[in-house]
Formats: sequence, structure tokens, C-alpha cells
Amino acid sequence: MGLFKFLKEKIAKKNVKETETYVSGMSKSRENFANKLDELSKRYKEVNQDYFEQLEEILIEADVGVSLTLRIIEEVIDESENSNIKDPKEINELVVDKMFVGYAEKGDIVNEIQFVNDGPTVLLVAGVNGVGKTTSIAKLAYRYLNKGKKVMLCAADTFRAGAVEQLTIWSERLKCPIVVGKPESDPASVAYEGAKQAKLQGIDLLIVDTAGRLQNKTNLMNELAKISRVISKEIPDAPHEAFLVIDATTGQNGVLQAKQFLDCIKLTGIVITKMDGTSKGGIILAIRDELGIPVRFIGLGEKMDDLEEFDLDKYLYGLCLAK
Ligand SMILES: Nc1nc2c(ncn2[C@@H]2O[C@H](COP(=O)(O)OP(=O)(O)O)[C@@H](O)[C@H]2O)c(=O)[nH]1
Ligand SMILES: [Mg+2]
Repeated sequence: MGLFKFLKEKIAKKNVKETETYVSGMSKSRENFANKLDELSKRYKEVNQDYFEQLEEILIEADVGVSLTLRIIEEVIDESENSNIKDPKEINELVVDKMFVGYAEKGDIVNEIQFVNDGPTVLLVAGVNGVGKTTSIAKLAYRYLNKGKKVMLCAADTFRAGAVEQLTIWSERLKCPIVVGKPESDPASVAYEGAKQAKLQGIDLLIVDTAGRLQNKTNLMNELAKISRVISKEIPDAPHEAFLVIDATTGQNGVLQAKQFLDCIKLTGIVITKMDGTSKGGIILAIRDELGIPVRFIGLGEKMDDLEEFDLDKYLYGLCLAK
């Protein structure tokens, strides 16, 4: 049995509620991808070169990325020739199989924050302005508070007016402590204070919000490096996790942003936001393919609980299979 059918059966056995967020949050992407695949397969009795060209176009339009798309199409053509598969539906199933493998073979699949045994675990959150950093931090805080962790927020984005207030409002709503600096104070000094307070107050998870200017890469690099350095003075080996937040609606631009940040910090994961607002849900596959970093969480709406751990099965189900 191909992965495609396996996936379908596996998901069918799951509780509907478990897949609901993915299924509803990815409806735009599904329309742009699954529906087009469906329509294409109905127009052909047998696949031919023209079919594969159109297939390629659909993948690229879904933002799967050029290099991964070409690889998938090439493999599917090979397999169809070797196994003499001509049925368009079967070919489309092969495509989904290849998407699954393309993600899985790129390395580990980890989602939840990896907590250290002793002392606070520190998560640094980076990304350009407006991608949903602060919102995702609030959602992550909410998630781990619900798991019984002591969470503290740290507002090291002292650059953008209103950023500190925004995070403070979240901390009040979530009833979790926050460390802020004086206006326009040095982000690293706020981060340092955060690490110190987290240790003093026996915090399990310290989440550090950072500024997201990209105009000057050297500045950004220096600032992120300095933040990391001062945190590790208080908490050795910290930050333990560094997430880059990418807005799914920016498409391939998100991949370029990630490459910039990768030059600055050692990222341990990606958070994809606004998946509900894009029809180009293939971006997750492109990011994984080009950067190799696991997507850890995915934002599928603006509410507190619209952040899900990334699940490859549910994602592909939401993108390709759900009706
Ligand atoms: N629809 C949707 N909107 C989101 C999501 N995540 C963030 N947003 C919105 O994106 C906007 C910018 O978010 P913010 O957290 O302030 O971005 P930051 O500048 O990176 O900190 C806000 O209006 C958020 O409500 C998501 O997963 N889905
Ligand atoms: Mg912000």
C-alpha cells in the first residue's frame, strides 16, 4: 500500500476533532492544491508529458519550491515508467507519497520544546516584523502553561514602539510573569535580566521576544549573538531553543528570510504562522527541503489555541486529502 492510502486510513481512525484545526485552517491551500489535482486527473484518461507539466505547475503554484517540485516530478515520472502506471489518480497519489518522503527524509521530526533537566529552558524567538512573533509567543506560553509549566516572557524587542506593551497585555491575560526593560534600553540587558529572574523564580520556560529588523544584517547578527551570549552567562548552554517565525503568506520570501537568519543564529525550529490565510500551503515542504530545519509549530488562526504542533500526517491530510 502506498503512503497515500496508509495516511488516509490512519487519519480516518483518528478523532475528527484531532484533525479539525488542520482541516479548517488549510482550506484555502487545499482548494488551490487538492482541487486542482482532482480536476487535472479528471481531464486525462492516461498521463503524458503534458500531464506532468501541468502537475509541475500546480506544485509550484502551491509554493512547494522549484527544486523540490522538480525532484518530485522526476521521481514520479521514473516510477510511472518503471511500474507502468498511467492512471492520473494513481500518479497524484504518488505525488503525495513523495511529498511525505521529501519532508521525512530531511532529518528528525521534533515538535514540542525540548526541556532541560535542570533550571529554566530558554527559547529565543526571532523573525521579521509582522510575521506573528509576539502572537506565537503568547500561544506557546498558553500551551505550556496548560501543561503545568511555569512560563516567563521577556520583552527584548525594545525597538518597535508598542512591542513591549503588546507582550505585557498578553502576560496579563495569561497571568504569567514578564520582564521588560526601560524604553529603548539595550535588548541584551533585558534578556540578561530575564535569564536572571527566570533562575531566581524557578521558571521552567523563558520565552524571549526579539526585534525583527532585517535592514542591516550585521546589526541583526550582532544583536542576536549578544542576546545569546548574555543569556548564557546566567544559564549555561542557553538559549536551548531558537525558533524562527515565518509568515506563510509571504511565500518563497519566507525561505529567503530564513536563510538570512540562519547566518546569524543556530535555529532549532521554525514556526509557520498564518497558514489559514494562504493558499500556498506547500511552503512548509520548501522550507524543510531548502533549510533542513524542522517546522515545530504551525499557526492556523488568531485565537490562543490556534497553534498546533506540526504533524506531517495531519498537514498532508489538510493539504491534499480532506474533503
Ligand atoms: N490569521 C492569522 N493571523 C495571525 C497568526 N499569527 C499572527 N497573526 C496576526 O499577525 C499580526 C502580527 O502579529 P504580531 O505577533 O504582532 O507580529 P510580530 O511583529 O512578528 O510580533 C497580528 O494581527 C496577529 O493577530 C495566524 O496564525 N493566523
Ligand atoms: Mg512583536
